[in-house]
Amino acid sequence: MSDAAWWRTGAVYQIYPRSFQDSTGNGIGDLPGLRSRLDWVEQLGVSAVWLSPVHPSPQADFGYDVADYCDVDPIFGSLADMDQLIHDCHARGLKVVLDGVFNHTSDQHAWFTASRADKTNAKRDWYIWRDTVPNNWKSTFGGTAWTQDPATGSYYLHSFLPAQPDLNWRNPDVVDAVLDVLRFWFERGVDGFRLDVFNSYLKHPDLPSNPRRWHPGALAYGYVGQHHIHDRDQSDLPEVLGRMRAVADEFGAVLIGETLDEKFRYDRAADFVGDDQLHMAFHFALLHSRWTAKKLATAIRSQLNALPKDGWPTWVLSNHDFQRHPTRWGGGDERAKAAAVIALTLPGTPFLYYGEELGMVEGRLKRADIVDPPGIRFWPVFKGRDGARTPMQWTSEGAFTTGIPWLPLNPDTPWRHAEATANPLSIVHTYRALLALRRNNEALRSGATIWPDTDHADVLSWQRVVASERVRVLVNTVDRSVLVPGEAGTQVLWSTAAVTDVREPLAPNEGRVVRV
Ligand code: TEU
Repeated sequence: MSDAAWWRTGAVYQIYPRSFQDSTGNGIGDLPGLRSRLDWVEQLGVSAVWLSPVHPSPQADFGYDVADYCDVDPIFGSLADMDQLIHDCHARGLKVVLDGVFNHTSDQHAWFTASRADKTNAKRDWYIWRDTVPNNWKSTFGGTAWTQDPATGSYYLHSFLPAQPDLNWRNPDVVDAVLDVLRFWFERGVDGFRLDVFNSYLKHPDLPSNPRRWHPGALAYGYVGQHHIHDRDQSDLPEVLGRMRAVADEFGAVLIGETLDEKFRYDRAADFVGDDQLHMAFHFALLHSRWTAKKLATAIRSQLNALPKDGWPTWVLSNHDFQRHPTRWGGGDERAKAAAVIALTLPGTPFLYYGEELGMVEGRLKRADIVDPPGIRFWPVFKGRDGARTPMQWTSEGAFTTGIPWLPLNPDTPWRHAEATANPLSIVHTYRALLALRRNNEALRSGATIWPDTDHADVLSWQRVVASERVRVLVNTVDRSVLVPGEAGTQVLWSTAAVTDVREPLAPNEGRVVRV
């Protein structure tokens, strides 16, 4: 397998650095801490780590408000720590993907400080200013997307918090500046970027109001009460992505896009992948699916069908923005393992979220623990994203920090932690085994997909096929055992229920991979 294709054959492990490992005792994870935990990541068998943002930031949106793209926030360490991390990852055969938050900056970024100062400065047009509110656009985090700035009395656009002003991607200098940021990190050895809400970069040049859309939640949360045809997904976006791709290609780096889409369909993400756009884009239909064989199959197929020929699928069960899947889907550890079988055996690249290999559940936080801005604003209707960001559970006592963690540890830490892996049925074994299987099994890595492979109402099944081998995957989505008609196979390659006889019915919530 050529190195250039690591992003197709391997899996990516998302780390939320604040919550992975603290080395200073201040209760916040950092880069030296993260580095000290690379054994765990390497032993899991992933090919890359993706770090949520670590750049200097006032942390209004926990790093998704960047004040300097080319440095590291002191709470996480230094640029030298980042160089060391890149070096250590590479020495272990791990690639490093950073989070590129380029739709907006922090209001503390030097670009914005200059831009807001007066109407005639050179950076004025780097952001989107109007003397009066020009349209009905809403912020994703609630309220209007326009805030008046006292310095000049004009309004600036922010798709997220007022502390996250949107860059003006229609200004060629902004595009050049972002391309320079990409080069800065690629030259330091970074292997790729995850691009935060890339489909919002460009807005309609005339900033027209979005058409209204009826939605029951629109009164409380205006964002869902509009068709977002003018504030994102503009038809000239592919040109901009093409320029980013050209820079990535110079360095053999990879670009993975995240779309903003409140409809939870995400098909549009597929429009922006291909040889001259992004390598991959998240398609969150699987994450947002209900746990039934029918709904899951529909979600999976919606991505496979939407992708162009030169596209490549991505599979995400959990990330830092949504409730962790064992809580969302229920069904305990057995279902968490079955979900892993789905993400790790479909054609495409799995993106794992730290702690999912332990079956970490959503943290149940009290009102007083909530720090995520939308959680504070919309509690208790929306409790925010902190529950998905609780500290990694390393030992029975946590071992994330010697101090007070910035978010409380989950109460199940005494029995759910990285040292409690002796039991062969523990979740991490399914992750390790399937990741190893992918590495060594050509059918799983690159095989064509035959889908579906059963019409059983409770079971998902597909085959992965190359000339030399055929592998069948079966996922029982229900809490009772099921006998599925069709080829039983000749050998069980992995069973989440430790079944070894191919003729055995599927155990409740079992995921099974067999050679046929
Ligand atoms: O998320 C974009 C996005 O779609 C979320 O804002 C989503 O609407 C929300 O989490 C639903 O609860 C990206 C980042 O992943 C997120 O962490 C940032 O807060 C956001 O962009 C702004 O940078």
